[in-house]
Amino acid sequence: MQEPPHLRRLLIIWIALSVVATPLVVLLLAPGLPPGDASSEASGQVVDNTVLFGILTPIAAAIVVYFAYSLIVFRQRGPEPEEGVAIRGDNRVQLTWIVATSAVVLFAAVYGTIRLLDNGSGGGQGSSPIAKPSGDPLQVQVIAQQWAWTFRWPTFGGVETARLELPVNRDVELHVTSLDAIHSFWAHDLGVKADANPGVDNIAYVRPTETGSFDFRCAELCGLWHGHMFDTGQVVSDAAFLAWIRGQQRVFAPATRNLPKYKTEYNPAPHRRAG
Ligand SMILES: [Cu+2]
Repeated sequence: MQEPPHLRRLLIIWIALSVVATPLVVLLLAPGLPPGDASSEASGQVVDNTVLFGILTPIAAAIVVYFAYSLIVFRQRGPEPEEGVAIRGDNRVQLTWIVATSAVVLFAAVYGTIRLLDNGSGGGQGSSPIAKPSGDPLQVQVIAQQWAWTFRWPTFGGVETARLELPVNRDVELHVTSLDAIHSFWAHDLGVKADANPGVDNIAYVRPTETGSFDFRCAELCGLWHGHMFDTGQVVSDAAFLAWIRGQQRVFAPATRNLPKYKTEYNPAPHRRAG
């Protein structure tokens, strides 16, 4: 009995499914996924995820089509068949596989590198970041400790605040550090995530593009009340931000006088205890 043209059938079903599914995923599903568009880093992550979804949808479709086709067409009917002939060394299959996988991986590597170099994409880059936005960003030190966040503002007299407010449409340079255990600063709405390690100045960039509130939390299990390390910050207009930070400078002036001098990292308690 003549075998039907399985490969051609598979190709036709796969192409048809990909042509329908890929635009649906890229245009409808991917743009609505987190983290949204509250900062240029968050929007950038949505764009990157959309690009990856565009590549992944035909690959996923190929797996689903082949799986379904095998279940239906190659199902065992009747008595147990003999073992099939081993297929090795088919040049066309090998070449297709190598070219297709190399193209996808190389594209992802080049695209990812270009996107990362733009602004760090919201990730912590350590003390000497290579991916910086241009211009003069606003510096904010994010200080983690068990179990609270505080924020220090070197360009506003080194005041330390319990709340986080950021001006809209301005690049912000976050200096994330810790006074004790290992924490992680995760402002998911803004697409920012950076480890907060004692003795480390971990720099991450963010540019909020919408006014409104955003949530942030600790993303590294840091002890008993780890779950308590969450709060809500605000993105406000430039004028509102200046009014707020100047108010904080006045309110916290007595405390600021007694704070250690602003540094990019502090000598945490375990370090001191260890001598
Ligand atoms: Cu923590």
